[in-house]
Amino acid sequence: MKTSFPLNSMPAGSLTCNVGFRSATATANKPATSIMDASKRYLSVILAMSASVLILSAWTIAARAADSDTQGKTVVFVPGVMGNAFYVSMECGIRAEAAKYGFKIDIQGAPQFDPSLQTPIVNAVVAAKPAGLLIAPTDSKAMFVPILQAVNAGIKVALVDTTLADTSKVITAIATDNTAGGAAAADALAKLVGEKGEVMVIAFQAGASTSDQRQKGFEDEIKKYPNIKYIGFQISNNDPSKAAAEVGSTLAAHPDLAGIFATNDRSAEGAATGLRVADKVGAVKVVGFDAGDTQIRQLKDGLVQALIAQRPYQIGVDGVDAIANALTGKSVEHSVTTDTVTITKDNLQEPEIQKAFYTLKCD
Ligand code: T6T
Repeated sequence: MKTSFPLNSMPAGSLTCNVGFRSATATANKPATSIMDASKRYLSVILAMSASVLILSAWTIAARAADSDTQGKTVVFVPGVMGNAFYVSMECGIRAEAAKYGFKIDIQGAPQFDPSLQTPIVNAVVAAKPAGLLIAPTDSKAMFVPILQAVNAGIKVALVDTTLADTSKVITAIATDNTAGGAAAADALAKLVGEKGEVMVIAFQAGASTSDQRQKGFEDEIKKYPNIKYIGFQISNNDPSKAAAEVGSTLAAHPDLAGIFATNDRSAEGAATGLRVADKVGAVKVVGFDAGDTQIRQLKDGLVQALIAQRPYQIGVDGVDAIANALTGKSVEHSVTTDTVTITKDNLQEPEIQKAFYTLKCD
């Protein structure tokens, strides 16, 4: 329905209205169109404002709903082993991110990196039925069944650091690209030994995905150096004194040993001790995974010559985000990998590099 008024019958500058997309507004000196434009602008402002109010309230309702899906909920973190700078750094990331969702964080772990010790801990967690579980499985096969029970109990399970041979049941697996990390160690060691001589691996645990992948990544990459002879690997079972003994016995059989890759901090500590005992510090080059206080000190003291540092804090953050997303019906990436940083005496003082140092105490 359209309504219009004869313009000349109205007193100057007194009348304004908007009816039927046609402005009947006229002032002595203002064309009708400008009034129309003004009212159009006014209408669009009103519309925009009400739309933003609507969006805002819809968002608030959604945020409150999401909030209620995480607020006060418990997420348990089961590291591979307690009191370890790598997992404590991860715990720092977990706690910082959990605060954003109002999660309660509980840490449960064993004193050794051992599936027979980790299994009863997982069983106890299942009985407590938390909303989420972040776990570093200490064996890619043996920990499948205990973790499956957590999944079947309705717990959102995210694997952090180590993984399972079958990850189809968990919401995500977040870890360092350990194969690439092993290759980075091979390139660093090859450079340190002048791309020639005999090299070996001290692997911290057969069956732990991280150790297996780092060893494989190293073995494939070292093949690219024709003058380097790979003499094989030893397993230290995460025990530095065992690693030290393995270096000693290898040196007895291979006095010209040029280099060692240790697949984690414990194996590197042991390798350094073995070289000290054999008086071969510096003569045999060591590349170790991880960057806790002991590793940094050994690098400064020349006991080891390069470190491959991971990003445990970020892995912790990503783990919590994945559980929060799963609890609030958002999509979760099934596999996430983080990179590594190679630390040497030359770049040790750089601030960016120092950010990769692990910690034993959260801020
Ligand atoms: O190297 C890390 C971790 O990635 C590995 O799975 C187990 O050992 C560490 O925690 C270092 O002790």
